[in-house]
Amino acid sequence: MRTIRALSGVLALALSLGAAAQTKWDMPTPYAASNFHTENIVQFAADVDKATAGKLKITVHPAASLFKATEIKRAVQGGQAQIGEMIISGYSNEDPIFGLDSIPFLATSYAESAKLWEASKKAIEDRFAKQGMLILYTVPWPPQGIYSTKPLNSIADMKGLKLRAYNPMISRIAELAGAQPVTIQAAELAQAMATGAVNANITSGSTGYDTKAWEVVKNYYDTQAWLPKNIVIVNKKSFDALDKATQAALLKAAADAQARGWKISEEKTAWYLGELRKNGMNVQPPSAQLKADFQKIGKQITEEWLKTAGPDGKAIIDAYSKK
Ligand code: PCA
Repeated sequence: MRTIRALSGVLALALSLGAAAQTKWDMPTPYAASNFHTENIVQFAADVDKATAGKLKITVHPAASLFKATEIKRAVQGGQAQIGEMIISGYSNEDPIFGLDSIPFLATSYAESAKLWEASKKAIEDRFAKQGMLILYTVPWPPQGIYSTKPLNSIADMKGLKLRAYNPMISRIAELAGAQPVTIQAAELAQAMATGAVNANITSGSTGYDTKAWEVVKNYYDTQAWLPKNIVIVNKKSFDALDKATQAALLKAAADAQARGWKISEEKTAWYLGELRKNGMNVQPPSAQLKADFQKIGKQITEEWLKTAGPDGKAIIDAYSKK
Protein backbone atom coordinates (compact mmCIF):
# COMPACT_ATOMS: atom_id res chain seq x y z
CA MET A 1 0.00 0.00 0.00
CA ARG A 2 2.79 2.38 0.95
CA THR A 3 4.66 1.59 -2.23
CA ILE A 4 1.59 2.31 -4.29
CA ARG A 5 1.05 5.61 -2.56
CA ALA A 6 4.71 6.55 -3.01
CA LEU A 7 4.55 5.56 -6.68
CA SER A 8 1.41 7.56 -7.32
CA GLY A 9 3.11 10.53 -5.65
CA VAL A 10 6.03 10.18 -8.05
CA LEU A 11 3.62 9.85 -10.94
CA ALA A 12 1.72 13.00 -9.92
CA LEU A 13 4.99 14.89 -9.62
CA ALA A 14 6.14 13.70 -13.04
CA LEU A 15 2.81 14.69 -14.58
CA SER A 16 2.87 18.16 -13.06
CA LEU A 17 6.46 18.69 -14.19
CA GLY A 18 5.45 17.56 -17.65
CA ALA A 19 2.51 19.96 -17.61
CA ALA A 20 4.69 22.83 -16.43
CA ALA A 21 7.21 22.20 -19.17
CA GLN A 22 4.55 22.18 -21.86
CA THR A 23 3.30 25.47 -23.28
CA LYS A 24 -0.01 25.64 -25.10
CA TRP A 25 -0.77 28.44 -27.54
CA ASP A 26 -3.97 29.30 -29.36
CA MET A 27 -3.60 30.48 -32.93
CA PRO A 28 -6.64 32.19 -34.49
CA THR A 29 -6.54 32.52 -38.30
CA PRO A 30 -9.08 34.13 -40.68
CA TYR A 31 -9.18 31.64 -43.57
CA ALA A 32 -10.73 28.23 -44.28
CA ALA A 33 -9.00 25.07 -43.10
CA SER A 34 -8.55 23.97 -46.73
CA ASN A 35 -6.90 27.23 -47.81
CA PHE A 36 -3.18 26.97 -48.65
CA HIS A 37 -2.23 29.58 -46.00
CA THR A 38 -4.00 27.53 -43.32
CA GLU A 39 -2.51 24.25 -44.51
CA ASN A 40 0.91 25.89 -44.34
CA ILE A 41 0.19 27.06 -40.78
CA VAL A 42 -0.93 23.58 -39.72
CA GLN A 43 2.37 22.24 -41.08
CA PHE A 44 4.21 25.01 -39.19
CA ALA A 45 2.49 24.02 -35.93
CA ALA A 46 3.38 20.35 -36.53
CA ASP A 47 7.01 21.30 -37.21
CA VAL A 48 7.15 23.28 -33.95
CA ASP A 49 5.63 20.35 -32.04
CA LYS A 50 8.20 17.97 -33.49
CA ALA A 51 11.23 20.23 -33.08
CA THR A 52 10.37 20.93 -29.43
CA ALA A 53 9.39 17.32 -28.66
CA GLY A 54 5.89 18.48 -27.75
CA LYS A 55 7.00 21.31 -25.45
CA LEU A 56 5.21 23.97 -27.49
CA LYS A 57 1.75 22.99 -28.70
CA ILE A 58 0.01 25.40 -31.08
CA THR A 59 -3.71 24.86 -31.63
CA VAL A 60 -4.83 26.38 -34.94
CA HIS A 61 -8.37 27.86 -34.98
CA PRO A 62 -9.12 28.51 -38.69
CA ALA A 63 -11.93 30.38 -40.46
CA ALA A 64 -12.18 33.16 -37.86
CA SER A 65 -13.65 30.62 -35.41
CA LEU A 66 -11.88 31.97 -32.31
CA PHE A 67 -11.61 35.68 -33.22
CA LYS A 68 -13.02 37.56 -36.19
CA ALA A 69 -10.46 38.48 -38.88
CA THR A 70 -10.49 42.11 -37.78
CA GLU A 71 -9.98 41.20 -34.10
CA ILE A 72 -6.96 38.92 -34.41
CA LYS A 73 -4.32 41.65 -34.22
CA ARG A 74 -5.74 43.05 -31.01
CA ALA A 75 -6.18 39.57 -29.51
CA VAL A 76 -2.48 38.81 -30.03
CA GLN A 77 -1.48 42.25 -28.80
CA GLY A 78 -3.50 41.78 -25.60
CA GLY A 79 -2.38 38.18 -25.10
CA GLN A 80 -5.89 36.64 -25.44
CA ALA A 81 -4.18 34.63 -28.17
CA GLN A 82 -0.43 34.09 -28.10
CA ILE A 83 -0.02 33.81 -31.87
CA GLY A 84 -2.20 34.54 -34.90
CA GLU A 85 -2.44 35.21 -38.61
CA MET A 86 -3.74 38.42 -40.21
CA ILE A 87 -3.79 40.17 -43.56
CA ILE A 88 -1.62 43.29 -43.16
CA SER A 89 -3.63 45.52 -45.50
CA GLY A 90 -6.81 44.81 -43.53
CA TYR A 91 -5.42 47.22 -40.94
CA SER A 92 -4.41 50.09 -43.26
CA ASN A 93 -6.83 52.49 -41.56
CA GLU A 94 -4.70 52.13 -38.44
CA ASP A 95 -1.48 52.91 -40.32
CA PRO A 96 -1.13 53.59 -44.06
CA ILE A 97 2.15 51.60 -44.14
CA PHE A 98 0.01 48.46 -43.62
CA GLY A 99 -1.72 49.18 -46.94
CA LEU A 100 1.48 49.32 -48.99
CA ASP A 101 1.18 45.88 -50.57
CA SER A 102 -2.35 46.66 -51.81
CA ILE A 103 -1.50 49.72 -53.86
CA PRO A 104 -2.73 48.71 -57.33
CA PHE A 105 0.10 47.88 -59.78
CA LEU A 106 2.98 48.76 -57.44
CA ALA A 107 4.18 45.14 -57.10
CA THR A 108 2.41 42.66 -59.36
CA SER A 109 4.64 39.57 -59.48
CA TYR A 110 6.11 37.30 -56.80
CA ALA A 111 9.60 38.72 -57.43
CA GLU A 112 8.34 42.30 -57.03
CA SER A 113 6.29 41.33 -54.01
CA ALA A 114 9.42 39.86 -52.36
CA LYS A 115 11.32 43.08 -53.08
CA LEU A 116 8.52 45.18 -51.64
CA TRP A 117 8.55 43.06 -48.49
CA GLU A 118 12.33 43.51 -48.16
CA ALA A 119 11.94 47.26 -48.56
CA SER A 120 9.11 47.53 -46.02
CA LYS A 121 9.94 44.76 -43.53
CA LYS A 122 11.75 46.89 -40.98
CA ALA A 123 9.11 49.63 -40.92
CA ILE A 124 6.33 47.08 -40.46
CA GLU A 125 8.27 45.07 -37.85
CA ASP A 126 9.00 48.26 -35.88
CA ARG A 127 5.32 49.13 -35.74
CA PHE A 128 4.43 45.67 -34.42
CA ALA A 129 7.34 45.77 -31.94
CA LYS A 130 5.98 49.03 -30.50
CA GLN A 131 2.69 47.22 -29.91
CA GLY A 132 4.41 44.29 -28.19
CA MET A 133 4.39 41.85 -31.10
CA LEU A 134 6.89 40.05 -33.26
CA ILE A 135 6.38 39.14 -36.91
CA LEU A 136 7.33 35.50 -37.47
CA TYR A 137 6.80 35.29 -41.22
CA THR A 138 4.82 36.47 -44.21
CA VAL A 139 3.21 34.79 -47.25
CA PRO A 140 1.51 36.51 -50.20
CA TRP A 141 -1.82 35.66 -51.81
CA PRO A 142 -1.87 35.04 -55.56
CA PRO A 143 -2.33 38.15 -57.77
CA GLN A 144 -5.65 39.93 -57.41
CA GLY A 145 -8.30 39.98 -60.15
CA ILE A 146 -11.89 41.14 -60.46
CA TYR A 147 -14.92 38.85 -60.13
CA SER A 148 -18.12 40.31 -61.47
CA THR A 149 -21.63 39.10 -62.17
CA LYS A 150 -21.75 41.70 -64.94
CA PRO A 151 -19.23 41.71 -67.84
CA LEU A 152 -16.73 44.56 -67.43
CA ASN A 153 -15.20 46.31 -70.43
CA SER A 154 -14.16 49.39 -68.53
CA ILE A 155 -14.20 50.71 -64.97
CA ALA A 156 -17.33 52.69 -65.89
CA ASP A 157 -19.14 49.32 -66.04
CA MET A 158 -18.53 48.95 -62.31
CA LYS A 159 -20.72 51.93 -61.54
CA GLY A 160 -23.35 50.99 -58.97
CA LEU A 161 -21.98 47.48 -58.36
CA LYS A 162 -21.67 46.32 -54.78
CA LEU A 163 -17.95 45.65 -54.58
CA ARG A 164 -16.79 43.50 -51.74
CA ALA A 165 -13.68 44.82 -49.94
CA TYR A 166 -11.39 42.95 -47.54
CA ASN A 167 -9.36 46.09 -46.82
CA PRO A 168 -9.74 49.91 -46.90
CA MET A 169 -7.63 50.14 -50.07
CA ILE A 170 -10.31 48.24 -52.01
CA SER A 171 -13.05 50.39 -50.49
CA ARG A 172 -11.22 53.36 -51.99
CA ILE A 173 -11.06 51.63 -55.40
CA ALA A 174 -14.82 51.10 -55.17
CA GLU A 175 -15.39 54.79 -54.45
CA LEU A 176 -13.17 55.89 -57.34
CA ALA A 177 -14.97 53.44 -59.64
CA GLY A 178 -18.40 54.69 -58.61
CA ALA A 179 -19.17 51.31 -57.03
CA GLN A 180 -20.48 50.72 -53.53
CA PRO A 181 -17.86 49.30 -51.14
CA VAL A 182 -19.06 46.49 -48.87
CA THR A 183 -16.55 45.29 -46.28
CA ILE A 184 -16.77 41.54 -45.87
CA GLN A 185 -14.10 39.15 -44.64
CA ALA A 186 -13.37 35.83 -46.33
CA ALA A 187 -15.28 33.73 -43.79
CA GLU A 188 -18.57 35.44 -44.77
CA LEU A 189 -17.85 35.90 -48.46
CA ALA A 190 -19.62 32.87 -49.97
CA GLN A 191 -22.83 33.80 -48.20
CA ALA A 192 -22.58 37.45 -49.19
CA MET A 193 -22.19 36.48 -52.84
CA ALA A 194 -25.04 33.95 -52.67
CA THR A 195 -27.47 36.43 -51.14
CA GLY A 196 -26.51 39.23 -53.55
CA ALA A 197 -25.14 41.44 -50.77
CA VAL A 198 -22.22 41.85 -53.17
CA ASN A 199 -21.98 41.31 -56.91
CA ALA A 200 -18.32 42.09 -57.56
CA ASN A 201 -15.17 41.22 -55.68
CA ILE A 202 -11.44 41.82 -56.01
CA THR A 203 -9.46 38.85 -54.75
CA SER A 204 -7.33 35.91 -55.90
CA GLY A 205 -8.13 32.71 -57.76
CA SER A 206 -7.43 31.03 -54.45
CA THR A 207 -10.32 32.70 -52.62
CA GLY A 208 -12.57 32.30 -55.67
CA TYR A 209 -11.83 28.58 -55.51
CA ASP A 210 -12.34 28.34 -51.73
CA THR A 211 -15.71 30.10 -51.96
CA LYS A 212 -16.88 28.32 -55.16
CA ALA A 213 -17.25 31.67 -56.92
CA TRP A 214 -18.59 29.93 -60.03
CA GLU A 215 -21.86 29.18 -58.28
CA VAL A 216 -22.70 32.89 -58.49
CA VAL A 217 -20.25 34.75 -60.73
CA LYS A 218 -19.28 33.99 -64.32
CA ASN A 219 -16.61 36.61 -65.05
CA TYR A 220 -13.05 36.76 -63.76
CA TYR A 221 -10.67 39.45 -65.03
CA ASP A 222 -7.06 38.49 -64.36
CA THR A 223 -5.78 42.01 -63.68
CA GLN A 224 -2.85 40.89 -61.48
CA ALA A 225 -3.14 44.18 -59.65
CA TRP A 226 -1.24 43.35 -56.41
CA LEU A 227 -0.33 40.50 -54.07
CA PRO A 228 -1.58 41.19 -50.52
CA LYS A 229 0.30 39.47 -47.72
CA ASN A 230 -0.68 37.59 -44.60
CA ILE A 231 1.63 37.74 -41.60
CA VAL A 232 1.98 35.44 -38.63
CA ILE A 233 2.47 37.44 -35.46
CA VAL A 234 3.30 36.45 -31.91
CA ASN A 235 2.82 38.23 -28.58
CA LYS A 236 6.32 39.32 -27.47
CA LYS A 237 5.76 38.42 -23.80
CA SER A 238 4.62 34.94 -24.77
CA PHE A 239 7.68 34.58 -27.01
CA ASP A 240 10.03 35.84 -24.28
CA ALA A 241 8.57 33.33 -21.82
CA LEU A 242 9.83 30.43 -23.95
CA ASP A 243 13.26 28.93 -23.30
CA LYS A 244 15.99 29.70 -25.82
CA ALA A 245 15.85 26.31 -27.55
CA THR A 246 12.07 26.58 -28.03
CA GLN A 247 12.41 30.12 -29.40
CA ALA A 248 15.02 28.90 -31.88
CA ALA A 249 12.78 26.00 -32.95
CA LEU A 250 9.86 28.39 -33.46
CA LEU A 251 11.94 30.79 -35.57
CA LYS A 252 13.31 27.94 -37.67
CA ALA A 253 9.82 26.54 -38.33
CA ALA A 254 8.69 30.08 -39.24
CA ALA A 255 11.52 30.56 -41.75
CA ASP A 256 10.61 27.20 -43.31
CA ALA A 257 6.91 28.15 -43.43
CA GLN A 258 7.75 31.41 -45.17
CA ALA A 259 9.86 29.72 -47.87
CA ARG A 260 7.24 26.97 -48.34
CA GLY A 261 4.32 29.45 -48.41
CA TRP A 262 5.78 31.72 -51.08
CA LYS A 263 6.54 28.69 -53.25
CA ILE A 264 3.08 27.12 -52.88
CA SER A 265 1.30 30.44 -53.49
CA GLU A 266 3.16 30.96 -56.76
CA GLU A 267 2.88 27.35 -57.88
CA LYS A 268 -0.86 27.15 -57.25
CA THR A 269 -1.74 30.43 -59.00
CA ALA A 270 -2.30 28.85 -62.43
CA TRP A 271 -3.97 25.81 -60.88
CA TYR A 272 -6.61 27.95 -59.13
CA LEU A 273 -7.46 29.80 -62.34
CA GLY A 274 -7.70 26.42 -64.11
CA GLU A 275 -10.24 25.29 -61.50
CA LEU A 276 -12.32 28.44 -62.06
CA ARG A 277 -12.29 27.66 -65.81
CA LYS A 278 -13.13 24.00 -65.27
CA ASN A 279 -16.16 25.08 -63.29
CA GLY A 280 -17.43 27.19 -66.14
CA MET A 281 -16.04 30.60 -65.38
CA ASN A 282 -14.91 32.97 -68.06
CA VAL A 283 -11.30 33.64 -66.97
CA GLN A 284 -9.81 36.32 -69.16
CA PRO A 285 -7.28 39.14 -69.25
CA PRO A 286 -8.81 42.61 -68.77
CA SER A 287 -9.59 44.57 -71.93
CA ALA A 288 -7.10 47.34 -72.75
CA GLN A 289 -9.69 49.87 -71.56
CA LEU A 290 -10.41 48.11 -68.27
CA LYS A 291 -6.68 47.79 -67.63
CA ALA A 292 -5.96 51.45 -68.46
CA ASP A 293 -8.85 52.63 -66.27
CA PHE A 294 -7.73 50.45 -63.38
CA GLN A 295 -4.15 51.72 -63.73
CA LYS A 296 -5.43 55.28 -63.57
CA ILE A 297 -7.16 54.48 -60.29
CA GLY A 298 -3.92 52.86 -59.14
CA LYS A 299 -2.03 56.05 -59.89
CA GLN A 300 -4.43 58.13 -57.85
CA ILE A 301 -4.31 55.68 -54.95
CA THR A 302 -0.48 55.77 -55.05
CA GLU A 303 -0.54 59.57 -54.80
CA GLU A 304 -3.05 59.51 -51.95
CA TRP A 305 -1.03 56.86 -50.16
CA LEU A 306 2.21 58.82 -50.45
CA LYS A 307 0.46 61.81 -48.90
CA THR A 308 -0.89 59.91 -45.90
CA ALA A 309 2.17 57.67 -45.40
CA GLY A 310 4.53 60.68 -45.29
CA PRO A 311 8.35 60.44 -45.27
CA ASP A 312 8.30 56.82 -44.02
CA GLY A 313 6.19 55.82 -46.99
CA LYS A 314 8.34 57.70 -49.46
CA ALA A 315 11.52 56.12 -48.05
CA ILE A 316 10.05 52.65 -48.58
CA ILE A 317 8.95 53.39 -52.15
CA ASP A 318 12.41 54.84 -52.91
CA ALA A 319 14.15 51.78 -51.44
CA TYR A 320 11.81 49.51 -53.40
CA SER A 321 12.41 51.25 -56.73
CA LYS A 322 16.19 50.86 -56.26
CA LYS A 323 15.95 47.11 -55.73
N1 PCA B 1 -7.98 36.37 -50.51
C1 PCA B 1 -8.33 37.03 -49.28
C2 PCA B 1 -7.42 38.20 -49.22
C3 PCA B 1 -6.73 38.29 -50.51
C4 PCA B 1 -7.09 37.04 -51.23
O1 PCA B 1 -6.63 36.69 -52.32
C5 PCA B 1 -9.75 37.50 -49.28
O2 PCA B 1 -10.37 37.56 -50.34
O3 PCA B 1 -10.25 37.84 -48.22
